[in-house]
Amino acid sequence: MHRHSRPTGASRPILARVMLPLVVAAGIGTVAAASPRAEAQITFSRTARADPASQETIAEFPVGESGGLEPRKGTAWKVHYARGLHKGLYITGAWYRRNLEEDWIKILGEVRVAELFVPYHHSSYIRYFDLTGFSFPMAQVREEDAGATGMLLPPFPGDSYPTVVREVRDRGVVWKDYAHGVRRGRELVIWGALEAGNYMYLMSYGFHDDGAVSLRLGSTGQNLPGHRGEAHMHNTHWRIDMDLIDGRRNSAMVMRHVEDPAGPGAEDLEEPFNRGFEGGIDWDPREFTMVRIASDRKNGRGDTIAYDLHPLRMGSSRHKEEFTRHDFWVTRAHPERPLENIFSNLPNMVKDEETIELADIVLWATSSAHHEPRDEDGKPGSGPKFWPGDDAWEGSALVMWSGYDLRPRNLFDRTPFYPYTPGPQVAAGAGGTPAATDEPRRSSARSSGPEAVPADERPR
Ligand SMILES: [Cu+2]
Repeated sequence: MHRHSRPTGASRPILARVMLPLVVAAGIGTVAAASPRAEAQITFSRTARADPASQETIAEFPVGESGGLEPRKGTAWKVHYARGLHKGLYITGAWYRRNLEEDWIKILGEVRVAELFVPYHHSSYIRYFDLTGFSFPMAQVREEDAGATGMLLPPFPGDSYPTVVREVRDRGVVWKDYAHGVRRGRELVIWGALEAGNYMYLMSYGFHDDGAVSLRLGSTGQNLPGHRGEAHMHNTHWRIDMDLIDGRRNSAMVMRHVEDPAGPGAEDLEEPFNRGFEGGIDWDPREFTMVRIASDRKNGRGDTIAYDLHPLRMGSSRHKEEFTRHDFWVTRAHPERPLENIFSNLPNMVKDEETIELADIVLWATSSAHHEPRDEDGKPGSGPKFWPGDDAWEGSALVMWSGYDLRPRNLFDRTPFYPYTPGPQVAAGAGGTPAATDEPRRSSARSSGPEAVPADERPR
């Protein structure tokens, strides 16, 4: 298909990123008014420069769309998303329904990329802080971005063009067995692209029908002018503020798998993250390190509702910068602090070692893609020359993804979307709190107890 996008690459010289000072909200300020009349006419510039308000999108995943005998109706996600200066596309809240007949359960608070740190490591040693060091805009998206499974979400208020694609994708088989056939899964994906000079960063947030969330950052575009062949690291530094049911009472845990090579057994340990205090830890491939955010609620079987962070990993990058010395960090949320969102400030943030148990906590995690330039990235001497010495580069590096999955643990009482044999119906007015379990339509002798997810859990 012919691309109707605006000229890129060959027909437009793409400027390399130029290092700029940190420009967060500089320039915002008040103007001294000469008279009451003048004062009335002054429009405070904060209004014009503020990021647009969050927008909402909802996706339902009805059970019936893949057949089966399931008495429940299906699941749904409600997602609030926004775009912001030094944030790109990010999530400002996400709620999940385990059953279309249930109320929303809060899962995510603010989840976003906090930094895109790209150090070059062969000759130039250039180090780009692509999110906080520049004021890069979101790219326009068009029908060809959305493809067959997608649509363009409306432009944010004040924007003249759309920047976010919404897709509902098939994600393959999620279970298959002898008794009940097969179930294919689907996911709501919203994504946009940050125009980072010669590069383009795809920011993608996936919300699976089974309650999982996938965070992805894709790097594509033109290799750095003057350093086309220099290897570098694309470090995506995520800030994940989970608000699991009651976000003021979440705890961070670490799962470690410890093998004993001398024997057939192994230990699986669940421990408080960093002994229960703010700090950073490392991913150990031999221990299958998994960070868990646990709520203070239990499901209908009495098991703690939690989310596990699963890495999608090429490796663990380490650089001279101190904030790259650990793979995972956990802090207390401090929205009142000015440097609260600066990933490179993490080593300072954790110094007071606040407790991270039964608190409003933030999980920080780095996902890295090592970019060893290859011929598939593009070709010199192919496009037009715009200045003497221009290498006439043409082409685009194929996207490299990194990221994480957040997978629920005990959010359901049983396999989602599985056509369990229907049980006896709950008599009307029988009392109890049936939504404590995700089986609202059947009677249950189980005690839901005060810790179970209440039926009236609502978005905050
Ligand atoms: Cu690259």
